[in-house]
Amino acid sequence: MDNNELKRIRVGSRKSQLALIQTNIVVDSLKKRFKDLEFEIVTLDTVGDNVLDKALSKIGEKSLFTKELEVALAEREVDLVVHSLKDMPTTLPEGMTIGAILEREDPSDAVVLHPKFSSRSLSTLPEGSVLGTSSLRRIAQLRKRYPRLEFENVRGNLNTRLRKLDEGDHYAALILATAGLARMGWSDRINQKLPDDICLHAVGQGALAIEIRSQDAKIQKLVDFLNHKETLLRCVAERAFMRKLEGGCSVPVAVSSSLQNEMLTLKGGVFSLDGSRNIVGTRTVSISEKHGEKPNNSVNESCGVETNCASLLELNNSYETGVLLADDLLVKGAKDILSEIRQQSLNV
Ligand code: DPM
Repeated sequence: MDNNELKRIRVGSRKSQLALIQTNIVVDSLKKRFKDLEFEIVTLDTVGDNVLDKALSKIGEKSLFTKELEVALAEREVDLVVHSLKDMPTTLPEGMTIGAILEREDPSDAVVLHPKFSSRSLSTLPEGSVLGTSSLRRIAQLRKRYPRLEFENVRGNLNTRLRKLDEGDHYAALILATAGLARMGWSDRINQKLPDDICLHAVGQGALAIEIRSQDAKIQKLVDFLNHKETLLRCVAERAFMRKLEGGCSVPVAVSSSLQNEMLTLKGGVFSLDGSRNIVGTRTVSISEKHGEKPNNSVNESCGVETNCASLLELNNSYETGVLLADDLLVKGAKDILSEIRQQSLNV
């Protein structure tokens, strides 16, 4: 590597406004910390950006928002990529690692109402009102509680969606991630934040992640300071839960988590698409105590996360929390719901 290459770091990003805001958050911290390095943002389109006429769950690929960026990483066209963690599959492609997970924003989902309904809420919208979301996770959880409402796919980036809401007469409200709205500077559009007992959030929601080449010690060292330990351990547990259930963005698997006084609590659920069945459970595990013999941790054991900011014991315990909860739900019948959903998505 010549000197120039050492000084100039290329950062991959999707092109949407939200993706660029997120990438700039990371690049600004890197610039502040490494004043003698130069950073260049390289933008790419992904399948998820290009195919806008289908629900996410029907495109049928797992790495919708990440694949093209990972190819650029593998081919050394970029040195690191900034993603929303929730868009990253729980098994990364060969040779890729999550080098850092940043401090999480509010991971909740939020309701954004059409201006003409701004004094209402989900429970007081007129009968038959249409909620725009293409998340099966959101639909499956909300359908049961709000049987008077209809759900319809809405795709496109956040700007497009808000325009479809405000300028049209079709959608009464959108359900969006609080974190994405906040990063766009649109927190004042949030009419209602959905608590856990109404809507559990997606795995990794609200957290940004940096993907790097596994063997790239130099970049690993560069991004290590960005890690936020609490977020990281919670997200490892959430991702382990998802992976054990083999859920992707096409399956209604949802979570919430907390880490307090070394106790990690993970709540998770699997929901049938029509909202008629849900299997929910909770596990609390001490992250600092040894719980029997564990296999050696590897990159895969942490769902692609490699870091110095938490010990192997802590990472193992977090991972184990997710696996234990997934096993609880499988015993309670989550398997039937999951295989039914896979069958349904094959048929559409
Ligand atoms: C994934 C889902 C959605 C995104 C599915 C889900 C929402 C799709 C939709 C996996 N990725 O949440 O159940 O609403 O039609 C996405 C958003 C963010 C990252 C936007 C959002 C911003 C928040 C964050 C899309 N990915 O969910 O409103 O960084 O966590």
